Amino acid sequence: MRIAIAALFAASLAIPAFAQTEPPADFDEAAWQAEWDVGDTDGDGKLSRDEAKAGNANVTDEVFDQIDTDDDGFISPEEDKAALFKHLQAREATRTED
Ligand SMILES: [Ca+2]
Ligand SMILES: [Ca+2]
Repeated sequence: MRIAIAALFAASLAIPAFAQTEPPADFDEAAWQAEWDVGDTDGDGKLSRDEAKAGNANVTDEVFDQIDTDDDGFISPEEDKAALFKHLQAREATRTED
């Protein structure tokens, strides 16, 4: 349930063992920016709830609220990346527990 909007392209990323809050080694800023620009349809530099939902069918109100950590009603680039990295770390943690 913690699928972030940016997880659309996460499947292609190789995941380092300990990402912490740093971007994964193979994190592609340009690719992320391209996805972001597609989602931010009004170009105001943040994703509204409607933009986030339109950009990713996995984004429910619950998911949006999890990503919008400062509860301002918008997903900032920082919040989006934080959610993505958290998602990648969670996936890596699951893998290493095997
Ligand atoms: Ca926007
Ligand atoms: Ca926010």
